Amino acid sequence: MGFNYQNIRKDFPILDQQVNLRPWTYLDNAATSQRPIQVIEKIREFSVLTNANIHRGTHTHAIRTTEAYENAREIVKDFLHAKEREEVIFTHGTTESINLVAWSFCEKFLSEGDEIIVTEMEHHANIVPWQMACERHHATLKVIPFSDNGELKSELLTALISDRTRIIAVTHVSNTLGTVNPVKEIIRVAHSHNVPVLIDGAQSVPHISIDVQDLDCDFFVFSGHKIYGPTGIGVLYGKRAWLEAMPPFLGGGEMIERVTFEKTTYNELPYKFEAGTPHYVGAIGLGTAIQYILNLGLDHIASYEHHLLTEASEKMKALGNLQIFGETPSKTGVISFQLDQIHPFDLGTLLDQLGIAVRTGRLCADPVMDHYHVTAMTRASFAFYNTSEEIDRFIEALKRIRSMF
Ligand code: C6P
Repeated sequence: MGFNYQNIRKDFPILDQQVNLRPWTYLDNAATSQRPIQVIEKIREFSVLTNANIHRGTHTHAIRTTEAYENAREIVKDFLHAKEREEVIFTHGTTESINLVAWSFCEKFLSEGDEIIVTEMEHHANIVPWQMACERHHATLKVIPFSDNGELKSELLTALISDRTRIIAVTHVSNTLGTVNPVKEIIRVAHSHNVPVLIDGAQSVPHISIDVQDLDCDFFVFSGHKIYGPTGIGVLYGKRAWLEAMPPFLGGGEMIERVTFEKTTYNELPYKFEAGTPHYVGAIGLGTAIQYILNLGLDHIASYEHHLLTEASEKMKALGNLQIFGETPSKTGVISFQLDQIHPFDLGTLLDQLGIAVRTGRLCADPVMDHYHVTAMTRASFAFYNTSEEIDRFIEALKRIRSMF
């Protein structure tokens, strides 16, 4: 497979522990991924040796920190294949990135009677900010539905777009169904109607190589903590023309050019959207995390995770009376499911007793729950450090729990 997965486990010391006297099996990677020792060490080394505020000082450590932060921006730019570093804004995460666009873009471009399109499989973070914008501007939210197998009915997009559509916001990969959406085609259709597109990449960046210029997306957002980096750091990529046209989101230090009580003028990109002291340590850690996965190779990661997904899906189905939500041919390592009539909260708690961590609940995707008429789901999600042995442990645990009911 191109790299040694057992060696990789050594980079993730957190995985080498027991929970409830069993080897810990972490299958909640779509919620947050674990950080390799290289990221932890980078943050530690930086905090021990270099810490100083950025863009503000002329002393040695201020300059070093600023350089490290701006270097992280370069790493993200190359990772996304963005054209310019000015198009990369650091935020606190996907949620803030979407809120930034939903506020700033809509402030400028959304008027009464206009429309925004999202999909039925969005995470709440890619629904609520648009809904709030629609309420503020008296606009309407329209929704592209998905089929029961988890496939987006993207062929309906053309019929949904009207001359009042101002923006389309679509998840690249569903956090619940694992579906990889045909975002390039969606963007092509949207652009043929002069409508910009925001792609929520929170669940795609850890698994799929991204080229924002090839996709031609107008905005692309993701979080550091889902890509083996720190929490509290995220990215907004935006095409320069849109970012230039949009008003700032937050006001404060660094986002200004000149302040007087009569009038304030704003800083150039990317600083116009980075008010206040940014999470520079997080950005530096994110840069290291990106370098880590690039070293492993995203293609290798994708093919190994696909192997884990196939193995787990087949073994789960072989149990019988287990429903998997989302079974499109193109999906990442996310399996949301229902076992017999066992409530997901009971299942999650009992799995934890057996040392296995999964996510349970509404998965921040109420409309997906409504689609399947369920109140909750159980979700197992995989990363490249998971193993076949862990899948077997998970399957054995499901069998054992089933026998208790
Ligand atoms: N999904 C999950 O368990 P933040 O919380 O800002 O880092 O990411 C929000 C978000 C946005 N879009 C998608 C597709 C996501 O999956 C998430 C986060 C986690 O599914 C936590 S709810």
